[in-house]
Amino acid sequence: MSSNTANTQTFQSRLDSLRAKSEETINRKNPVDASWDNGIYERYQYPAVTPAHVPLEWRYDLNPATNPFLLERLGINATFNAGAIERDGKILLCVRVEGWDRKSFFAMAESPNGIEGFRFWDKPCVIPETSDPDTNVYDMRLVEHEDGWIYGLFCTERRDPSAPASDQSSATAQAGLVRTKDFVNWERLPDIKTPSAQQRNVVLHPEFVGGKYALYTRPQDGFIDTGSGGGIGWTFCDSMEKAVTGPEAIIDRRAYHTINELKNGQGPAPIKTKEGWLHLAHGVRNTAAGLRYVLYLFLTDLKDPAKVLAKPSGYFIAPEGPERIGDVSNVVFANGWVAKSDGSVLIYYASSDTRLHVATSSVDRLLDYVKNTPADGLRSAASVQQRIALIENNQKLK
Ligand code: BGC
Ligand code: BMA
Repeated sequence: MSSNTANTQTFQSRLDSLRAKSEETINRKNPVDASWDNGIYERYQYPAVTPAHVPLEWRYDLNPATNPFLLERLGINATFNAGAIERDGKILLCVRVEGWDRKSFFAMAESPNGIEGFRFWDKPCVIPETSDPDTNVYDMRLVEHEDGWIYGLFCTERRDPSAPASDQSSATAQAGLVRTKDFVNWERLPDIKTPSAQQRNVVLHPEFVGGKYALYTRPQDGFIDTGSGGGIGWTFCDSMEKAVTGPEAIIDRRAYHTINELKNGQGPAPIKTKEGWLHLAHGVRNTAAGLRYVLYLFLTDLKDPAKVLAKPSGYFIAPEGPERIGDVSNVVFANGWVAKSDGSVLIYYASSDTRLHVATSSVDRLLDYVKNTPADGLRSAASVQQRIALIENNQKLK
């Protein structure tokens, strides 16, 4: 066969093999990773969603007449940072899918058990634009609010209009907003207005607080630099149809020489438990090798979700093994988790901005972890004292 002529047989056999591989990836069982055992949560052997889970129809032109070589036309670079929700006993994810062109978009994927078998719906989500079109959208938080709507809060990024032509990377990040009932029709609402110049990681609290909508924010002066933005913010607004918030109070402050000294942000909406609101967040520090993103937990008061009751020191999930490597290495990030009625919790975390994983735990275990892990002593000497107290208690058991 000449190198530029279609060969129907080759086309068909390659397509058959691509289809077989795709089905194999989607149907692959995902056992617990037995090499991991800290008791707090389980890790799994395989990522839950990878670019190989994305349907062939989204990537290849499958017509031998127009694509005789069966080339991948619109490749997928990454599947990560997913919002998550339970519906009719199934787990739905709103995945951040990124093409070879670096643009992210959202796509729903569904699994019967939330661990394996994630299959994308027919087409990606169509998110209407506002009068100021988004250049890139990412990191959707799906929140089922007690007002009856499911909201999607995401980051909308546009080039900084004040940047000179020589600067093609300065951007502004704001909180985009949609709502839906079926995850197919997405109603775009105006971007959320806060007092801050930049926003990422804006999350809606699932219940009204004092009759108002309550939001977690992450005030920032610059696109990367938080500047005076001290941590995870908390603010209110009267309406989500035209969301304009009041001032932001910092409820979880960044601190020197901790896992979140550079920046932090609320992950998904918190889980309501008997003992308080359980929060999953990310913390970032700078290193000689670039930013390191880890996940941490904290607990806030049921009546006043802005009041932190307990916050363990250090990280809850950090990148391990192959998770450390990817497009943006040394990163774990989470914007979705699901608390099931049986008390189990599915935690969706992405590694290195490349693929999505699941970890599992239970509300009881996470509460035990949050309440009984000592808080950060903020000094080496204090950390030593915590460890000695642990050792001495253990010695008494002998
Ligand atoms: C990327 C995000 C990243 C942000 C800050 C954006 O352009 O799409 O993944 O969080 O920059 O680095
Ligand atoms: C952030 C996030 C994520 C990303 C992370 C690491 O600022 O908003 O999208 O996972 O950076 O690149």
